[in-house]
Amino acid sequence: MYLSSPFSRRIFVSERQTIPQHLSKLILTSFVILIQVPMILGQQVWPGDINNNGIVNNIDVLYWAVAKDATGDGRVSPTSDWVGQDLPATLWDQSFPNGLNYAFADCDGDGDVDDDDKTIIEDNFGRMHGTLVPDEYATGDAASDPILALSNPNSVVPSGSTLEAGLSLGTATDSISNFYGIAFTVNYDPEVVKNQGNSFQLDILEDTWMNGMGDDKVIKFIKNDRDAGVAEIAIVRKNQQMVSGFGDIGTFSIVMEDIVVGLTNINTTDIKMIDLAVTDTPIAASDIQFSIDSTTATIRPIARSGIKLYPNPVLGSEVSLELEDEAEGIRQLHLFDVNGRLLSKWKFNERLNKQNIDLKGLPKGIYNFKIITDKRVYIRSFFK
Ligand SMILES: [Ca+2]
Ligand SMILES: [Ca+2]
Ligand SMILES: [Ca+2]
Repeated sequence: MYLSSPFSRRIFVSERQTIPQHLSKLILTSFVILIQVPMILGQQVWPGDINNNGIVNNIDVLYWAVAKDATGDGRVSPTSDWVGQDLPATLWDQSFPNGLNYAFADCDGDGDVDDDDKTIIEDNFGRMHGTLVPDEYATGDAASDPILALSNPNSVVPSGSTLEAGLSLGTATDSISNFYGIAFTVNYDPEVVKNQGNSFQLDILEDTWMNGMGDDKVIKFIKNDRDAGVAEIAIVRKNQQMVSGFGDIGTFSIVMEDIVVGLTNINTTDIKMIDLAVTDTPIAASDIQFSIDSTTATIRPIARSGIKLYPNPVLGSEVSLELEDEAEGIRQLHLFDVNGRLLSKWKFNERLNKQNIDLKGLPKGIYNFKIITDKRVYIRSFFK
């Protein structure tokens, strides 16, 4: 009642009017100054975190490429180790459009921006400092923006084989203008891709719209975390010349595990394409889905034994899986139908050597269990 009285309403209105516009502007300005001053005074270079957002990743490679070949004062007693270091007393002549000085791109602190500084991004990749300000990505829409497309000519890939997936950017109808660099992440199932050094590679095609001849080439940066199934990639130009065009840029070669069945997919996320002014162009993501055919698999002989599945045929609703080695534990189970479609997954925190699985409601038929233990992967077929 009090609040709704005409009196209180009048007070409210007059209070709002008593703050003059110039005063509120002044308050706002001082607030901005208060935030910015300590940031500038306290700024330190962390080797590899070129955009100074608190993490070293593939986005820093974009900034490196923009600042490539710039020179200025080196740091005092510089190190590439992961410690914060004072900027040189005299800042460099150039700054990124967001105001960050080019001295941040000199990861090793020797007074120039060259390939050695890119190596430090790789060495310190994933390291963090201070409060993380997440990198920003302009999310594209496949209906209206150019696409970063993965393509796979074979929808069925034999286990143990190498998947060749094409990578292209833009199309004739949605072409790319003013390309300088692109960073993106490729995600895949780590249990499907072989966990070895060369199992995930990207080859950049020669002589394409993006990759010219001689000094006019793009360079790639790839950091692949095989355990997580995440590859962070950057493809950048480094001669301060932008290019325009569309179409193929490279090929991924991805080696499949020897023993896998079912559907899997590979997709791109966190895409950032920039021009020389570090301005984003929204780019749409894509994914490829393919099935892995077990019929051509090279099954390691030892995996034929080592695990029992019983009863087979499954008569009731329960099936037991038991490893012969008591020290081996079951981590995950994946159930596939006869066409390789994934029906169900189980994950076990406790790594036991035996699991009883309830298959109530599963129709009669032929099925495959993929059994992932802490030592290997088994495939077992059964009837129900
Ligand atoms: Ca960064
Ligand atoms: Ca340097
Ligand atoms: Ca140098």
